[in-house]
Amino acid sequence: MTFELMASMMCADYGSLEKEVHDLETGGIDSFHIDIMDGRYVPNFAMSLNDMRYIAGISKKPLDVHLMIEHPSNNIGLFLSNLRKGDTVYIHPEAEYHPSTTLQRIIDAGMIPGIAVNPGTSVETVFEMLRIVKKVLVMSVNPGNAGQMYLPYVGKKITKLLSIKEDMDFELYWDGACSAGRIKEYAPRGVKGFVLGTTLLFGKDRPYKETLRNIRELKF
Ligand code: S6P
Ligand code: MG
Repeated sequence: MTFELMASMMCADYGSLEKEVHDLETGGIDSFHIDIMDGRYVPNFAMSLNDMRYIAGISKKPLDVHLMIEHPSNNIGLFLSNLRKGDTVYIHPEAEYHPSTTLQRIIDAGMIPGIAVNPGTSVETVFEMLRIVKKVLVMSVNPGNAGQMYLPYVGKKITKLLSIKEDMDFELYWDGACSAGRIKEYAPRGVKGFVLGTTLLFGKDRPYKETLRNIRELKF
């Protein structure tokens, strides 16, 4: 079974970021998930433009940029001009007056457009945008922090999104409290990729390579 694994870089060790990127790459990570926060849309500051630019400069792996910022249209150009074709940019539709205009800017810049869907946001609210985006990042925790508890009520929404993803031509990705058990349950059902943070990958006494190999060898 093929599925993608993304490393949540806000959970990495910033004292040795270059080594972290290298170890994740040689361990077989598919892409780097970059959580950009502004302290307004979410009550936290995690990564910012320079962190993203640094990782883009030392790795050829795709970036998966999750913008948790108010009105991304105000400064999305800064991010787009530092990304490469094929990188993904997710916006939160609630953070924008005209999210479809912002998504079009992402498309025009040659990046893959995505929306991030908060636990409290319904499919109905974002339905029309599903026609524009290629990726939907389902948040199974509230946005803002790593290391939170999984919110089980998102399961019903994931089922709903899985049932329409082919017709509407998008892929589904998981962000928040991702465990091996969740991958075992949701990869066979069609979730295409999983963001790995403190639940499974970071802060453990185990090399990334070993953790990633164990995930790839899961029996379904
Ligand atoms: C949360 C952020 C996520 C987390 C990731 C952490 O606002 O979007 O990408 O960094 O989910 O994973 P974990 O396993 O610590 O919850
Ligand atoms: Mg994220």
